[in-house]
Amino acid sequence: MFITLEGMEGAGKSTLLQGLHKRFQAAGHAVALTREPGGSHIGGALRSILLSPQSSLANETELLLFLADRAQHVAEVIRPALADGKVVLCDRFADSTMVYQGCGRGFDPDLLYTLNDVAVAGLWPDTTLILDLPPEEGLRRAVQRNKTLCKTDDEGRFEAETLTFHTRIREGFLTLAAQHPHRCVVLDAQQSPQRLLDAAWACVCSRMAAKRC
Ligand code: T5A
Repeated sequence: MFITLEGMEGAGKSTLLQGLHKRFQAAGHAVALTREPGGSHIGGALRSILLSPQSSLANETELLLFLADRAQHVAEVIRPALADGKVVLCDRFADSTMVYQGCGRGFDPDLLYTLNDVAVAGLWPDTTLILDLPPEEGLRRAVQRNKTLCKTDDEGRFEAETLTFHTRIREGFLTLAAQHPHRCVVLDAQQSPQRLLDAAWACVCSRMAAKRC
């Protein structure tokens, strides 16, 4: 089963992913935990370029680097893990491109879908959990977390975008969820980490049960 987590900066994706990982392991599943950008061998270098505030990237360059990162990630990590029977938990995937490069940068959604489909080579998630919260709160959490981990200098390029940009991102994810109701589930990311984990776990368990039927 291929599960992706999406949402704006600071929504709590990484925190939730760790919790889901433990629950899947406790339930006896082999799990591959991964993320974008940066999930493959060459992905670390691409991640540094994409997230560094020092990178001055043309929008086209940014788009193509995210897609290159994804193509390699699918081929090298995700597809082999699924072939081994693992549950794949991925922090961001193709929907981030639809929303950030689409609603954020203004690329045409049909073009993005076509390019994404090349990058994923037909492999789309079974379930996507979209963590929703007001952009002010997400940014507050992300900026605080970056300060604590001293990440501001090397990974703060998107956090530095305007509130208007992040408001478009939130709306973009909600629109995408409405367009793909069979794949996407929106979760309230303002609830406590424990309650969010319980809600996400209930959701993936029911999806897995439905898939087995
Ligand atoms: N991007 C990515 C694109 O533009 N196009 C693409 O195709 C792709 C794949 C990636 C950036 O790249 C862009 C989008 C992004 O801007 P990233 O460094 O991977 O950037 O960062 P994000 O994915 O945005 O994730 P963050 O690490 O910023 O946030 P998370 O993972 O959502 O949040 P998390 O878990 O680190 O939590 C943040 C803080 O909040 C607390 C945590 O303890 C932490 O301090 N927290 C909570 N607080 C209260 N209640 C809760 N429920 C909480 N959950 C966590």
